[in-house]
Amino acid sequence: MLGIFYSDSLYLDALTTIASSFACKTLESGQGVEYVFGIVGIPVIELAMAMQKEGIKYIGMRNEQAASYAASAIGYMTGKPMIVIGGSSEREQDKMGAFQEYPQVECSRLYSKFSCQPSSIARIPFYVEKAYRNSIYGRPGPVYIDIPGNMVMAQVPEKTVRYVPQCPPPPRMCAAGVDVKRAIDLLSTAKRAAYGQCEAELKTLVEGALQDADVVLLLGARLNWILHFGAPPRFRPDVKIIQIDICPEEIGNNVPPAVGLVGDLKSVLGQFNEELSRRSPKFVFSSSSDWWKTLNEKLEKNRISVQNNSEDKTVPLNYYAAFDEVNKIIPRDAIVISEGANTMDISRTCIPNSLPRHRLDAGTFGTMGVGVGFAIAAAVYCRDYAPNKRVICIQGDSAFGFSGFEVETVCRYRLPIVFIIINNNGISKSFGEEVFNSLEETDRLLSHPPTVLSPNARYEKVLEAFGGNGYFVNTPEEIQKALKESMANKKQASMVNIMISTMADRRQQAFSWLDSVQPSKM
Ligand SMILES: Cc1ncc(C[n+]2csc(CCOP(=O)(O)OP(=O)(O)O)c2C)c(N)n1
Ligand SMILES: [Mg+2]
Repeated sequence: MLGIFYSDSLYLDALTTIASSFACKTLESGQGVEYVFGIVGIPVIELAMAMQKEGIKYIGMRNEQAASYAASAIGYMTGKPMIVIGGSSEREQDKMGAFQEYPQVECSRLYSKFSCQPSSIARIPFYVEKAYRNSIYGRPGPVYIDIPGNMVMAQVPEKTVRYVPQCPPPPRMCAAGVDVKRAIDLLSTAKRAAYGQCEAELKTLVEGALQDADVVLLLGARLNWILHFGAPPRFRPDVKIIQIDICPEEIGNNVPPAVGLVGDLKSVLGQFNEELSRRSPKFVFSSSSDWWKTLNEKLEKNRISVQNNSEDKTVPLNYYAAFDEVNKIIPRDAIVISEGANTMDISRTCIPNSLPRHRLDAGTFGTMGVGVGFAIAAAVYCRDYAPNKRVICIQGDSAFGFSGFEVETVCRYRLPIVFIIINNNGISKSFGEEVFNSLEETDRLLSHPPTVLSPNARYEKVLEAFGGNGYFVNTPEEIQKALKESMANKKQASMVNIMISTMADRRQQAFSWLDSVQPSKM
């Protein structure tokens, strides 16, 4: 039965029905899904083929984990939902120990906004639309649709399939007018204003400002660990927070806001601008204020300290010096992906990016392994929407290992990603080859330092195995040459594996990572 398609005939199977309710042949019958990242096996190979037949672009990944990282990234860039489709055992064999019997729907519920198993093939379009809508309405999040084995095999008369019209974009939510006025009143009184946004790169920009700010405008950012829960000493104890979020439950999390506004950021900021334009005299935050002066001084101090590190070109290089070389080459409009511990943290501040949605990294969860999947999604996006834009994927040597084999996917689809491995022989702190060799006579399972990976590992050879270009480099000159050649190659991926010092570290921070906040003192 598998491999036979009935889409032009009077009968439909579940896989064809899913594909057509995902696609956008007509607004009446499909949700407009553009990309599917997946991995297939018997009996769902036909699902990928049915998707392609419907005009949906299919990217065959090497495992589901990386596929879902890629799907989440392309959703982030295109504003589309993330729908996960999985298979489960035949309903008829339920509780008998069927092949892959597991409560998929139940266990996905914890990790998704909506999780379902369609009640019949005919109703699949209903579930697909509902999943799509749940994913993008309110705070966006992933959804799960489960297809049991018996449905994959069965067919139903086409005329019984009930298609559902395409889900419209979410209705825009506005905040209450009275709260907009209160927020603008408060902003006008601020002597030391700061704002935090959901995009991580802007966070670093305002980091210095947050500590002494009397009023903070929080645009969709959460007061979670990244923002030290909004608590002292990172924030003033009397800080007044104007919080805007699309999710009502987020308002007041950890710090009661002076003004809480629920709504879509675009709409609420539109309301802010309207209210501001009505006021006279015009509200201007003076750039000659003492506050600006203090901030500029802090910025300058920071800049000099980074510059000193960057200019120290002793080989093996430190992180800052390596990134300084990278900065000389990568275009300002590149999409930068980064993951690792020091590699990610330092690249966030040293590799600037000025355009929104041009930096993808391990984010709030700090999940290692997202990098190659994110890079694949970004490269696919550039291929279709910004052909001249380049994707640069900066990874620690440990981070690369998590989904490293996805470089086969990269090469197979000829995605010209430039990978940069910041190789310090391990996880954050490591040792050189001497230490590795000195363990020769010992039981490595007992003696091998847990953070240390193989010294001088030739990760670039993994890419070369599939047709990409690899470079193993140590010096600034070698980095320059390798990066120039990599950027010039627009047909295939490259990897520049930069050996840095195993002793290299992050600069001293005023507030260290996960500075512990005592809930009882908040
Ligand atoms: C899925 C997952 N597993 C483990 C970790 C723990 N972890 C945090 S950073 C990191 C790797 C850091 O090493 P590397 O990528 O080489 O960057 P470096 O700090 O050495 O520059 C690991 C394993 C994690 N964050 N996520
Ligand atoms: Mg490392």
